[in-house]
Amino acid sequence: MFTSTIYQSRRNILSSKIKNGIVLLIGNTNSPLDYKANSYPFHQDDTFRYYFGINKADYAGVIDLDSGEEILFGNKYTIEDKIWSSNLPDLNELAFSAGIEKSKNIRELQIYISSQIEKKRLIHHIPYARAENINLITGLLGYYNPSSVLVDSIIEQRIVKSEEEVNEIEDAITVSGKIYDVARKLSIPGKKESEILSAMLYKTALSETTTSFAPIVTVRGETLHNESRENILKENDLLLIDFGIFSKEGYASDNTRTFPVGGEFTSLQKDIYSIVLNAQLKAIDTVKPGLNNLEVHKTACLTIADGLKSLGLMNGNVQDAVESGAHALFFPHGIGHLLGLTTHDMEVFGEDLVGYGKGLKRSSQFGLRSLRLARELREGFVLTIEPGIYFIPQLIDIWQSENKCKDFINYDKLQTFRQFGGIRIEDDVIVTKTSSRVLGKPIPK
Ligand SMILES: [Mn+2]
Repeated sequence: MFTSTIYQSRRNILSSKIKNGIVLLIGNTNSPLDYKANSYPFHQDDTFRYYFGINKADYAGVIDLDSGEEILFGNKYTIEDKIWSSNLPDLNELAFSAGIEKSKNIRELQIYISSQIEKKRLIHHIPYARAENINLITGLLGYYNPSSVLVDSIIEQRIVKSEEEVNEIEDAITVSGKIYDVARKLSIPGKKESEILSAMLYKTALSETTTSFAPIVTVRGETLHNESRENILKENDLLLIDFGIFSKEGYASDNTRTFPVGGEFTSLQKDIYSIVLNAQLKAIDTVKPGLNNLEVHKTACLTIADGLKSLGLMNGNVQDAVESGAHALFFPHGIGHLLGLTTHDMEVFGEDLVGYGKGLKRSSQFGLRSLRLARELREGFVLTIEPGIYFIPQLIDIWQSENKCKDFINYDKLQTFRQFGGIRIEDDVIVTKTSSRVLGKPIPK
C-alpha cells in the first residue's frame, strides 16, 4: 500500500466535491470459477483500491459526508480462516494503513446501511461490471441507482495521475520491457506462439506479478484481438505482441511491439513498419495539454494515409481520404485509451463518459467510432498511443465488393498484401505541462 496519508487525502478530495449523504464503496469478493471454494484469481475493484488501498476480498468503506466519519468494514479472521489461508491481516491494522480510525465486521454493514436508510440518508454508490457487486448493492440498499455526482467526481479525480501513480505505471512498463526482451530472443522460425507466451508468463511470475489483460501473441496480427496460440512462427512472419502487467499497487502497463521472426524485416515489412512508427512518433509529438485527443488520432490517420499513398495503396488527397474514413480499412481502431488501475481506465463508468466527457459526441463512422479517448487532454493524463496498419482479407473483400472509398484505395495493388498480417506499436505516455513523455524504460522499436 501507499502511505495512509495518500488514501486520506484521496478521500478528502472526493468528500469535498459531494455535498451530503454517504459514499458507499465496496471491494470485490472472490468470484467462483465453478463452485464457491474454487475462485478466479482475486482482483480488487479499482475504485475501492484507489480510495482504500486494500487488496483483499470482502471489504467495504463508507464515508459520511455530513459528519466526516469513515468506517472500514472487513473480515475479522478466525483461527479457522488462518488454518486455510495465509496473509490474513488484522482489520484494525488494515484500517490504520488506510488512514481510517473506525473498523467494523463486514457482517455489520447491512445493519449500518439499514439504519442510514431509516434516517433517510442519501447513499451514493458507483456502477459495477460484476454481477456480484450489483447484487450486493441491491441487497444492501433495496435499489441499484449509481450516483452521477459520485461518478463525475471520481472520474475528475482519477483522470489526473499523481506522482506515485505514474511511478507505478513506469515500474510496470519497465518490468514489461524485460519480458519483451525474452519474447524477442525466442522469436525464431519453428517456435510456437504458445512457447513465446509461456516464456513471457514465466518471466511475469518470476517478477511476482500477473498480466493486466489477456496477452496477444500472434503471427496473425491483422485480427485485432487474436487470442490464437497454436501458430508456428515462420521465416518472414510478423509477430505481434500486445502485453501488460500490474505494478505492486495494481497499476497496469499496456504495450505492443511487432517484430520480424528471425530478426530481419523484408523490405515491404520495413516500409509498412516505418509508416506505423512514423504515425506513432508524430502522434506522441502532438500530445499536449489543451488539445483534444481526437486531433492526436487524426494525426496518426493522416500519417498512415500519406504513407500508404506513397506506397501506391491509397490515392487522392490525404485530408479528403481521412475525412471519408478510407484509411480505416487499414487502421480500424482508435489511437488509444486512458491507462491507470485498469487497462482501459475507468471504462466501467461508461466509455463515453470517461473518454469523451460531456461536450463531445462519438462519431458513427467506421474506424472513428472505435476511438475510446477523444476528450481534451490535461497535464497528468496517462494514455496509450497505439496506431497500426492491418490487412484484413475479409474486410478488403467487403469494401471492394461495395466499391467503398474507391477513389482513395488502390484495390488492385492491395491483392498482393492479403497475407501481409498486421503491425501495431503501442507506448504509454503522460501529458506534461507543455507536451508529453513516454513512460518507462524504452522498449526497443
Ligand atoms: Mn492498449
